[in-house]
Amino acid sequence: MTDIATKPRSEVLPKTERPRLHKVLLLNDDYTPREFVVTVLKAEFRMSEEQAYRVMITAHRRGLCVVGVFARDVAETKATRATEAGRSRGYPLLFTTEPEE
Ligand code: TYC
Repeated sequence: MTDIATKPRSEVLPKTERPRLHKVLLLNDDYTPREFVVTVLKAEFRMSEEQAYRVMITAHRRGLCVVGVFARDVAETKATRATEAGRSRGYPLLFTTEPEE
């Protein structure tokens, strides 16, 4: 018979926090046409016309609106692409990100 010494393993697993999700916010401005904001929301955030209109009009009335919640890199990529879409047309349209509580 072969003796196999098995060492008891006691592994300390560090508690890993779930990475925080990040919100993408749409900020109002006085210059970007409403219809263009709706177009960007549909293209970058895969929203329907109705969803996109709601988000746009909420930002227009209240100053800002949460567009969606994503993993950090996804939120940052979407916000950058959507902001760039406005910039390429000369609009000051701005999307930002912030971590969820
Ligand atoms: N306020 C803009 C206008 O009246 C429309 C607009 C809405 C712009 C929402 C940005 O995030 C925005 N043309």
